[in-house]
Amino acid sequence: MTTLIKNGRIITATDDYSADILIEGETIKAIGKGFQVKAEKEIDATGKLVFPGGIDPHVHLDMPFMGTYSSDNYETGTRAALFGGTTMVIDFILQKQGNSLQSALDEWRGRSDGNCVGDYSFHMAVTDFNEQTKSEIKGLIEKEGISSFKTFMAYKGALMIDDRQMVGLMQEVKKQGGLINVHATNGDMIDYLIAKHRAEGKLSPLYHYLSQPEVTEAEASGRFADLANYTGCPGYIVHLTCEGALNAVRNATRRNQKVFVETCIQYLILDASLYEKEDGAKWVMSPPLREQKDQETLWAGINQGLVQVVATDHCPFMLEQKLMGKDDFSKIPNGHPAIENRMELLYSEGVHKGKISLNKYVEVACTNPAKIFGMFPQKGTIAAGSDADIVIFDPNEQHSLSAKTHHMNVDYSGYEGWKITGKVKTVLLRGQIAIRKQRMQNPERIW
Ligand code: DUC
Ligand code: ZN
Ligand code: ZN
Repeated sequence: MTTLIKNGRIITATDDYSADILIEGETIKAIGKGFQVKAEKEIDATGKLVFPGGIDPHVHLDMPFMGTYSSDNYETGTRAALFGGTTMVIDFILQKQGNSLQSALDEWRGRSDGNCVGDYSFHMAVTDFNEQTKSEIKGLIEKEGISSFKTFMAYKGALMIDDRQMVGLMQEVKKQGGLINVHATNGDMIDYLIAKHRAEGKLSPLYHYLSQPEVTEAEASGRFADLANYTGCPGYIVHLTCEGALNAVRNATRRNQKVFVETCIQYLILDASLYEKEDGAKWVMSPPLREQKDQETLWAGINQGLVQVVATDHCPFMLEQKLMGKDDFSKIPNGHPAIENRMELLYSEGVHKGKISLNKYVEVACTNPAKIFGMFPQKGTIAAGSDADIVIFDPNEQHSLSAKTHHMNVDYSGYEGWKITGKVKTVLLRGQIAIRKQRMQNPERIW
């Protein structure tokens, strides 16, 4: 199958030019002008932007968590991602404390394999580091292609590991050539504050926010950077939300250390005032939303190159699931739905409002995730030889976000009624049209 995308304005992390893209099979064959070929399919991209497929390296699909499962399964989640211009996601496998990493991998594959309509991969969350798990790291990297290991410094008693385990894991991951990523908040301090608020009868969603103050994230981010520096292990902080945490990373760079930083779209554009609303549970996620000054820090951090990735931490729960915590904030399943909204919101709030450039947009939403997680240049850019994962985007179309029209399997939107500029029109996944004019055209199961 050959496809020709004509007259689009191609944007990569470094370039901005008009040309035609010739696709053969799953890959980009050539980019240029005036091709003398009769392609089987032609797409006119006049007046449109042409981006590489988005990569969201932080999603939780069909995940057992806080006594329930996230409401998007692998099919609905990857389909919604495609509608929003994200062609690849990286999901998290959670080891059960006391069990092997392999058993967790088998369990997650049982839910995911054969069910995704977009490309996907995994991070492995190590929640119990011991001699057995240590012996599994090499095989996961070499045989399973999983080289990114997640750690939780919070969720005490369920997912959290202590510093002893963290250092041991970092040393092993460094030895085997992997990367450690981290949910960096101080679990002991959060645990104390949650218990204190509950004992005082402070049970509304606002106390979710007040149980995770900025210092819990700043302290843990600095500690993580220190341990990574000591062990020499490459580190990646997921969902960084605030000024204090980014300054901890900034300090680490002063000793010539590189720590990769991801933020998520919601931390750039939503703030903690939402927790005072009656339906504040909708925005209960960890870390919580922060303040205006933190949003400014994060936008600046992107432009300073301190924040390399904008992801989602997509972890949707239906309103009924959120109601599990109607009398107690600590029982509200933590998570925010955004897998479908990330690319359009980042364009509208970032590029359209003049906060980031078009190149930066592609860099943080597509290229850097591919580079950091070992997929570049096969993914994350538009170049001859790369996978033909392509988004054709109308930069001028205005539309509204709503649970009535989104494709995520969740019955509310964190952005209900938001009017935004810029819309995903056509999405190609490895050369095949997956989405066209917001209508699914025979989404193929590709795994
Ligand atoms: N935070 C969330 O809000 N949900 C899933 C896991 C996490 O760390
Ligand atoms: Zn997390
Ligand atoms: Zn997460």
